[in-house]
Amino acid sequence: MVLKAVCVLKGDGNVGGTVFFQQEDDKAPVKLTGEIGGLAPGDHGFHVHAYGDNTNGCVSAGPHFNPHNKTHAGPDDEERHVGDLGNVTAGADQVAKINITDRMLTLTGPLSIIGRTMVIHEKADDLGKGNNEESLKTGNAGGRLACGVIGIAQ
Ligand SMILES: *[C@@H]1O[C@H](CO)[C@@H](O)[C@H](O)[C@H]1NC(C)=O
Ligand SMILES: *[C@@H]1O[C@H](CO)[C@@H](O)[C@H](O)[C@H]1NC(C)=O
Ligand SMILES: *[C@@H]1O[C@H](CO)[C@@H](O)[C@H](O)[C@H]1NC(C)=O
Ligand SMILES: [Cu+2]
Ligand SMILES: [Zn+2]
Repeated sequence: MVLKAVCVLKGDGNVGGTVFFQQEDDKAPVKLTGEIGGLAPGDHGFHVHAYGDNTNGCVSAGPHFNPHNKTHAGPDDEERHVGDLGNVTAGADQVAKINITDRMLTLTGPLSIIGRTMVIHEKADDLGKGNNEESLKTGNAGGRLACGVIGIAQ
């Protein structure tokens, strides 16, 4: 059965967009598509954070979703947070077009990302290669520009 989810990201400024998730079955990779607008041109860290909590804005979403207690890294690394999706890149039009296929995310089971939060950051994620402590936690991606809870889609 195909699993589908959706996330509408909003923030305090004019950054926002929609991300669609699709997984062909429970063992398949998850495909992410969509667009986020209002971004400064360049790379912006893009992660699944642990909680679907927005009570105090994006900060309530907590740290990167990390059920296996790993260090922060990039999406192609073996040792990474489940939520580590690297960067999305905005063009001169301030829009980042999203087209990611990720083998670690899932939309089903106890480690499902449904009910958790997608966050788009102010700065580039250094993928854990920044040679400092923060790099191994957050990738030094800076503030949270917009976020949204991942929900079940029709
Ligand atoms: C998680 O890993 C760190 C070291 O990377 C360790 O200090 C900590 O105790 C671990 N926590 C759990 C809950 O396993
Ligand atoms: C951001 O992450 C992507 C992978 O998602 C990577 O290709 C890119 O080099 C990273 N950018 C920086 C500045 O590290
Ligand atoms: C998305 O990326 C895949 C390869 O990972 C590529 O085959 C496909 O054409 C891309 N789609 C778009 C709309 O860019
Ligand atoms: Cu993040
Ligand atoms: Zn991380």
